[in-house]
Amino acid sequence: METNPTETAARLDATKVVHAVCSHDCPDSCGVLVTVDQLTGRAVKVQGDPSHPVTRGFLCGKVAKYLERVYSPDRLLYPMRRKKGVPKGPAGYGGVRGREADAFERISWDEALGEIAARLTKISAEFGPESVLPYSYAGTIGQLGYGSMDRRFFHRMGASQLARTICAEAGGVALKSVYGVKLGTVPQDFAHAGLVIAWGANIHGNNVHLWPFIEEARRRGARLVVIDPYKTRTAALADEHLAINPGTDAALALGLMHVILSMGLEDREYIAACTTGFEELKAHALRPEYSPESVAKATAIEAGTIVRLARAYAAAGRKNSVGPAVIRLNYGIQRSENGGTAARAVCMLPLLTGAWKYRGGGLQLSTSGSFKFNEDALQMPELMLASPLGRAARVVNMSQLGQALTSLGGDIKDGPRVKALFVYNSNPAAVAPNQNDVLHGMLREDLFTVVHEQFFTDTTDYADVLLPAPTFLEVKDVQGAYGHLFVQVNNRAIAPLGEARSNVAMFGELGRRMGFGEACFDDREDAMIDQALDTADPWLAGITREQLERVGHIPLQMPVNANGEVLPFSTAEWFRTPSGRGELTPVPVFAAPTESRANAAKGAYPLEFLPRKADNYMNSTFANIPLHQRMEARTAGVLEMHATDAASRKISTGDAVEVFNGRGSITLRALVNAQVSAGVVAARLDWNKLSADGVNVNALTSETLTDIGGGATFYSTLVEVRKGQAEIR
Ligand SMILES: Nc1nc2c(c(=O)[nH]1)N[C@H]1C(S)=C(S)[C@@H](COP(=O)(O)OP(=O)(O)OC[C@H]3O[C@@H](n4cnc5c(=O)[nH]c(N)nc54)[C@H](O)[C@@H]3O)O[C@H]1N2
Ligand SMILES: Nc1nc2c(c(=O)[nH]1)N[C@H]1C(S)=C(S)[C@@H](COP(=O)(O)OP(=O)(O)OC[C@H]3O[C@@H](n4cnc5c(=O)[nH]c(N)nc54)[C@H](O)[C@@H]3O)O[C@H]1N2
Ligand code: SF4
Ligand SMILES: [Mo]
Repeated sequence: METNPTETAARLDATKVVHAVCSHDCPDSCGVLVTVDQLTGRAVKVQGDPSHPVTRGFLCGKVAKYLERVYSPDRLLYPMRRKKGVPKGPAGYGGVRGREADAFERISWDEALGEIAARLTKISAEFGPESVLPYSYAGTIGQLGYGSMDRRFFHRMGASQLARTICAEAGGVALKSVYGVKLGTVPQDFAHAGLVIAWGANIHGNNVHLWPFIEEARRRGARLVVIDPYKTRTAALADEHLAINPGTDAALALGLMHVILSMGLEDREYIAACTTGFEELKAHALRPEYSPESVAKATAIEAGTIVRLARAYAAAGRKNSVGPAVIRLNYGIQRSENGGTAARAVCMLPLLTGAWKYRGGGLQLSTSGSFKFNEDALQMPELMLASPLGRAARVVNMSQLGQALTSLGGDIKDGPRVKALFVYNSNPAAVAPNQNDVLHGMLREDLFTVVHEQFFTDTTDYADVLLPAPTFLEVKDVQGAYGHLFVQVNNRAIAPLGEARSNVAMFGELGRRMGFGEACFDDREDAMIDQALDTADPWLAGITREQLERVGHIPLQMPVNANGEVLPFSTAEWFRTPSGRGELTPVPVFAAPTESRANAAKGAYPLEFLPRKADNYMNSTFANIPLHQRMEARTAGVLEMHATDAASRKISTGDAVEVFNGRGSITLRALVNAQVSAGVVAARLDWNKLSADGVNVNALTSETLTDIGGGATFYSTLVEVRKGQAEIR
């Protein structure tokens, strides 16, 4: 068919392109260009911003087809209330996907807010405001959506505070204990590295915008070494994969130090200028338990390999090398009982070799500390003093939600039993550890549960009242990043679908309904972006909303050296520790997790379990989208295991298997392959209601906390596997 040129031009004119930011919990925080048809108001295309130096014009497989999610027929579009007499849990609608709405009746926002305000007021009066527990994490990492009006609301009420530990607390506290700030190597500078170590980091799956820089370095001769107990797609693409025993990274880091220090390969000048505690660390690392032979036993990495890696690591950056050494450490390493110590030990390595001095050297765990938005202005913790409590409320650890919901106040110290749960930005029924206790708690009929969501998730199955939330295309926000150094504005591309309301608007209105008189509950997005940017921090100085609206992304104004390079920790000025230097004490001491094979002899569960993230989902997000399910089909409902463990249990690929421990049991289908070593089994996170027995991998994980920071220990989980009785679908 011929096209009419005038018509085409008119259609082009009818579209506009809006700068948005992907708000998913990902280090890359991509600049996204959304093409909107102005006649229909619909988004017709999303693409990576080509002018963003890290996004570089492409999006990951999850978000490249984002409109499938935004316009999914399964979106939750209206406020709803559980029908009278319908029990909580998937049983309420028969557990059939797509029928969730049957358990609820549609109500107006007015009714929903009225009911929530009345119930929270009553519960607060009867049991004390701390009986109300907010539960949120990183559904959006926009500054406003993640933590602003919601905090004002709960602070003013006197609700329990939530310690948001489920993801990054152990590693974050560890990084800060050594450097004083969450900051690291500039991602674009990875292109200049000569040796890249991906340590507990599935870069290709979870942080794909770092990949092109690593490829650039490799074209110049750099090597990529991956340290991961699972053969991720990053490991498959690497020059070398070291399949370390889970939870033994502190031993490996100390083993590398042992080699470096015993051979005198450290950078003494840098150590003298920029660190404190060196002699103590040296004496510790040189102990016989950190010799390559001892470390080989703990980690399952050969002594010769440890020596070779240590020498290559120390030599990188020196004369005649391809380039410096950089470690992409990720949070995989710290989801383990001693994960805080492990992260600290790894973080110390570049302080010994001075890798920070070179462009492309150093370490990156997170860059989030570079963005000092004015969080106090957004969250107003002082409102707790105006609450009926008149003091700071107790803190409940989100990684122990099961305990918080099932205990009678016992383990949640100093305060009442949880009587109301307000969930937003999170899907705890699927992502929180020790799931059987979590679900048991959420089933309580005396627990009033509100869920603000985009979809009918596993958590909405337990809600009394449901509120519709927008996607990032439908709200305005301002965002930093934890994997790059650009501030961005997320402009609203399309009107909220259905009756969705942003976190800011919803909590602001609810605050008014609760009778909170403070003017701050009337603030909305633009005013709050201004508040976020109103900071004395020199790196953000002068950056305004108007400027961001015009250009989309602006680099932080970081100090540069004589060559115009940003080299964090290359000199002592960069450290923000109490000593003003890189702190090498207290020395990290390796101990195997109690839930690990090293200690398994005492128990009935001999296998180490990796309850992994999916490459094409974002934790539990996207798990319900057919397109994404197709991309993840290979591991759907699958337990990956090594031939040795399969043979000794008479299990073959395709067999139904029961994976169990003292906390729970799940049914999966065996896939015997080489992704894991003998003694380790792996399965990925999925929605409970898409799993064979209505629970997922977190039925097996524990509420044990990390050694530092009180984080979750998903990757310290022992299980046993046996051939299942029944065939699964
Ligand atoms: N595609 C995709 N991208 C994501 C996410 C997702 O779910 N999917 N999640 C996002 C989130 S929430 C986060 S926090 C970030 C960060 O995510 P990462 O920290 O990179 O996340 P994980 O995949 O948990 O862990 C990385 C790797 O650590 C490995 N690992 C497990 N135990 C150990 C151990 O004891 N030692 C070592 N050396 N490695 C170990 C795992 O096998 C895994 O391959 O990624 C974000 N990006
Ligand atoms: N077994 C196992 N468990 C894990 C992990 C693992 O690797 N293995 N990883 C852990 C880690 S690192 C993390 S960070 C946590 C993540 O846990 P969560 O932060 O709960 O992450 P998601 O599963 O992505 O769920 C986020 C939810 O927020 C909703 N949402 C998105 N935007 C908005 C919004 O603007 N408003 C509202 N109200 N809702 C919104 C989404 O629809 C989605 O359902 O999971 C942890 N759990
Ligand atoms: S999930 Fe990460 S990689 Fe994908 S578009 Fe969002 S920020 Fe970029
Ligand atoms: Mo996370």
